[in-house]
Amino acid sequence: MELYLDLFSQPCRSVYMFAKKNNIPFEFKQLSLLDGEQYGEEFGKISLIRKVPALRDGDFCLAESIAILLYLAEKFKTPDFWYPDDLQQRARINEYLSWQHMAIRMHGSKMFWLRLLIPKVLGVDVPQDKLDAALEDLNSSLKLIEEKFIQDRPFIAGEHVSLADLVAIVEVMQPVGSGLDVFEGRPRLSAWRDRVQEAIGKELFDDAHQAILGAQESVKQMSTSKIHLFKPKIQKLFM
Ligand SMILES: N[C@@H](CCC(=O)N[C@@H](CS)C(=O)NCC(=O)O)C(=O)O
Repeated sequence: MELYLDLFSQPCRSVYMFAKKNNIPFEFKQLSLLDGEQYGEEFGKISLIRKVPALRDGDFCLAESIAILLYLAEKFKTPDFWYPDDLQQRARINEYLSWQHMAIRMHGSKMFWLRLLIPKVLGVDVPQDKLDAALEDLNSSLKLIEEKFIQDRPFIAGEHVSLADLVAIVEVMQPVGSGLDVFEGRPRLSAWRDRVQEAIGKELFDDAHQAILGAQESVKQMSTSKIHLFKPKIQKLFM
């Protein structure tokens, strides 16, 4: 089984940590987003969506991180706590997985683009009012993670780490990669991060997050010959 991943990407990190933590055998197929490899002919055969993560298991190809996580959980019969049979615990996880795409994922990614990638690609600093508005959106998602999804529980589904925490932590870490410390002044979020890190194992957590935490340096060194690949997308999304 092959997993196409770039650990700069949040959903790739959740899939990577899940596979590693559960000793699922896979071949790591590195796909460099900053080099535009998602647009290449070979990857088009794996996923027409042209986004990572993507999975190939024999003739079977699958895109979308949540679908991939569930496929791995079911195929490899991972421990129940990741995606419990219990109706309400599972519903709690599904609730988070359904919410996150258009909330923390969108706002955390936007922060990363505005603070790091746009200045590099377009050669301009993003106006302060845009940054402030994006920060406000991000803060409202982080508040919901604390007050609705974590509350006073150790993990999103209750007593044990689950797919919801894995999918959440990678998104919460994305703005951190752009130099924004989202944990400052948020003791509940920080304590939850520590529990998730401990449940995953610090070594694996650090391994998965090494690239994103070094992103400020990598983006500085990003090849300018590839920059044209990102301009249309950036202009469409943010300008
Ligand atoms: N909903 C998808 C999102 C995947 C996604 O947006 N991947 C990004 C990296 S985080 C990507 O590959 N982007 C490449 C591009 O848009 O060109 C999932 O959860 O897998």
